[in-house]
Amino acid sequence: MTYQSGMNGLLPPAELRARFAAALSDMYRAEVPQYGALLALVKDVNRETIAADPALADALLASGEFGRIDQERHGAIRLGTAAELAAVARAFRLMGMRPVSYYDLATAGVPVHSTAFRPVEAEELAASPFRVFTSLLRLELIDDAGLRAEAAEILGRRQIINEEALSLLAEGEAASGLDEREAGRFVTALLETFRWHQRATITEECYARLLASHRLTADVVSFPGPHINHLTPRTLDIDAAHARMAALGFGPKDEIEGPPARACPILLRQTSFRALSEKVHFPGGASGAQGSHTARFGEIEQRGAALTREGRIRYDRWIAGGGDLDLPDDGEELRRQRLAFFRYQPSDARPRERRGESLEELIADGAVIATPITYEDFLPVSAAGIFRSNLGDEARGGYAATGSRAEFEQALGEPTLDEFTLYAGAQADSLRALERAFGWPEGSAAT
Ligand code: OOG
Ligand code: NI
Repeated sequence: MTYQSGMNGLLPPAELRARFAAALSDMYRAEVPQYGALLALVKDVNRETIAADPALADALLASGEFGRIDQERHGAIRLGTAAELAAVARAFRLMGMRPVSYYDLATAGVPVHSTAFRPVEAEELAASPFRVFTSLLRLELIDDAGLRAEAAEILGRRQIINEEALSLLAEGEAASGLDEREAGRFVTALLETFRWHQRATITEECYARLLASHRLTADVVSFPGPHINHLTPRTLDIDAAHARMAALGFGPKDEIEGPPARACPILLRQTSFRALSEKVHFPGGASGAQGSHTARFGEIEQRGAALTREGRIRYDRWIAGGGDLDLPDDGEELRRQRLAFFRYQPSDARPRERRGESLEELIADGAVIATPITYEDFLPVSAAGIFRSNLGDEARGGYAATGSRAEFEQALGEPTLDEFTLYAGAQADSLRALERAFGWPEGSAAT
């Protein structure tokens, strides 16, 4: 990727983000060889899909996404305390990533609530679409008061961001960015937060008690930091990639999470392979104890159109078991019925000469192209399915407690952004640009 450092010599946030994402990917590939194999598989499938479907290549070019697919990843981490969430939010913010949406996983039996840190502007997403699904453990959902206090005490002792990263973070915040040299040091130092640690910080006996409470609690509390637990490449054909994963012995979960296969993809479809069993050393006694832990896994995703609130209501009704999926499998219908968000762009070389025609006429004429806006977020039901399959398919019901957005945002130190507002804003921005191009009065192209 090429970039212009500003006049002040500071790296743009997108460049810092791209470097961090690349460094994280290299580290995870070294830690989990299956991840490297999965990247190669997805790259092959994407190349073949584009070769077989020139219209898809055109659509990706039109939406500005062609160049981002190969470097596109999302990762996930699980944090233990409010202070950890606030600190991680600061580090992501320096890289131009903001917390979008609140996800309540408690009702699905996972004692966390989450957000996704990601870039929010179209140019930022195009430059480096890296995002991190970030969960915060809800200690209050541990029944046993003794264990709850013990876990809080263990978490209170750890420092997940090292001194070097913290001091560069403070410098970056004060100066609104880092220069080339500082950025290199920051990326290297911050990477340590996400590294896998073979050495647990607690005894095997304590680990066993945490595990009995919930696998996820053991995963968060037992280690010095929030190891990255997966890094997901984006495929253009998840059915093909899933079949190939199975054929190559990755052992993917049986079902693909999210909407069914469609001619016009919507939202997000995902599948994962089960967590690896890894050796762990527990301290205590003369030489400690050896054990194993399963947490890290692999996942792939395919992204489709972002739905409007009405579209999403229909999807949510379907995923909750309410009959057929009442969404037309046709881009133009989704647009006309305002079920998905679109980006409008002039294709006409001399737009101003088309002044007298309406937006719909110009679309019908091909002078304006409407492309679905890609869904950049996550789906709580799918996320719960991914969590469950990688926590060993533990069969359990939901917690009685429901989400607690206010507490999450207090820990975060800011409100989470509303995804619908962001997509509506992207659509509105494209319409404003269209009005300028065609010389229409401001606001006349509102849909
Ligand atoms: C996160 C699981 C959710 C997704 O893509 O929906 C997720 C986790 O296991 O920590 O990554
Ligand atoms: Ni994921």
